[in-house]
Amino acid sequence: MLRRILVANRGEIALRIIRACRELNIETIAIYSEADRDSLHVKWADVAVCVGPAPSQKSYLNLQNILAAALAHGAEGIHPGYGYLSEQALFAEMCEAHNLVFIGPSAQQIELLGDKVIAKATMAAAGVPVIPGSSGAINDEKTLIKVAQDIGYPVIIKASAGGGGRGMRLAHNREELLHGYHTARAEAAIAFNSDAVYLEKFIQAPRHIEVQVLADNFGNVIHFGERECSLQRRHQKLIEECPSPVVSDELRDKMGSAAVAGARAVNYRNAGTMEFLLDHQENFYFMEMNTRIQVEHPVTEMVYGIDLIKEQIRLASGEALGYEQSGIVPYGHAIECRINAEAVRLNSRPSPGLIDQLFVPGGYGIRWDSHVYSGYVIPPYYDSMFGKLIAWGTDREEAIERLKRALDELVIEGIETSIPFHRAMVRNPQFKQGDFSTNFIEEWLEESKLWKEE
Ligand code: MV4
Repeated sequence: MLRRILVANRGEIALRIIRACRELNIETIAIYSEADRDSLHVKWADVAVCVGPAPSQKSYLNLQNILAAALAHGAEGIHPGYGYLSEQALFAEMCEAHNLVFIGPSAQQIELLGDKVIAKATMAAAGVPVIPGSSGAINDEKTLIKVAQDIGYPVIIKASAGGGGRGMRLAHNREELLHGYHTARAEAAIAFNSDAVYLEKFIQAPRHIEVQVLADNFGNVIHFGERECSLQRRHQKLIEECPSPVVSDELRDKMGSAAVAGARAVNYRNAGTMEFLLDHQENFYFMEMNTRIQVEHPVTEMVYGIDLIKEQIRLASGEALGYEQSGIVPYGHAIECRINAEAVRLNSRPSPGLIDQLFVPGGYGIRWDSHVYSGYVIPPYYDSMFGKLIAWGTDREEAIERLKRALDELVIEGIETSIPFHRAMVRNPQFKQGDFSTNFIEEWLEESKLWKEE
């Protein structure tokens, strides 16, 4: 087992990783920026190293300084968390070159799956259903128009180096297609250093469902069912749950088997997530594979009774998976609310600053993953998410009632937060029925009048 791990992240996920390490009796090295001196992850780690000034580029994304901190303080492994360096193949490669265990897949796998065109072709070859579209990147208008005609409008243009909703263009006809094609390429060239784009049939009002997988270094792969992630706004998830209210046991088996087959096809190792779109006919299609632990991993942990971060560390240490697929059994239902420092009434404008009062809910089935405390100042430089409230219940109804109760107990004063949005959502009839697609939040915010009070 790894004896000393550098945690290359900040905020709640840095604490989450430190907590897992403490339970495994692994020593931790925290890194922090000048803006994060008073953060809990700095206090909790055995050693803390300042790696640069406030802007992420100079601190949490500073490969050289982070690597130097790991080597200087005797780290054996590095946990990248999510965001930051978690999906940078170059960083994983640098770790490998210095005999540091990168807690995640190999640099090669990160690179392959980061190229959406290659990832899609690889998954299709492995028998994983993919969205109808171009067979690779599109390099000329003639092919573009031909593929669009073959699959039928509306179509969507995506950047091969994009992902997570960045660099997409919707087209309903030939004119929009040509325009979108050129603007998407120009934009992708600047944003991702690659102008490769591909074309897909646009799936109307789909659900976003992802499957958690774990793989050891010996070719064993298992899945932990799905998470429902359709409740997003501007590609930021706000509420996630496990299981999805619309996935039957039969569909779970099918999607899980597809995810496992896809992971096997790339010799995947460690934790990963296969993102799928689900249409109204229960067809599911592979979209991309995330090669990191995800923000919403706790809902899977609560339902499957497994600590995914500990598993990541065990697997990276070279241990074999300790169970077979038949031993992975879900129980109950979990829902997570991402609590952001933002003013919903001002179109979700960031609201950093001093938290001068904090009361955290508790009780049976409630989990709070956060790094904040009364008197903590949320710095303006980073992501606005500062806490995750997770409720577990024996079924979805109980999870919702418990979440409602916990949201009512949660008090945060001094800054504006997304809590009013969540309190309204858990009372929404459509949410309660589980009847929503990726369009739901945008439609609902329009009519809810949660914002526009100005
Ligand atoms: C799509 C789609 C419809 N059809 N692809 C957005 C995130 C990125 N991973 C891909 N995305 C989408 N791809 C086809 N062929 C709709 C979306 C999409 C979406 C997906 C998941 C969750 C929220 C979304 C919001 C808008 C669009």
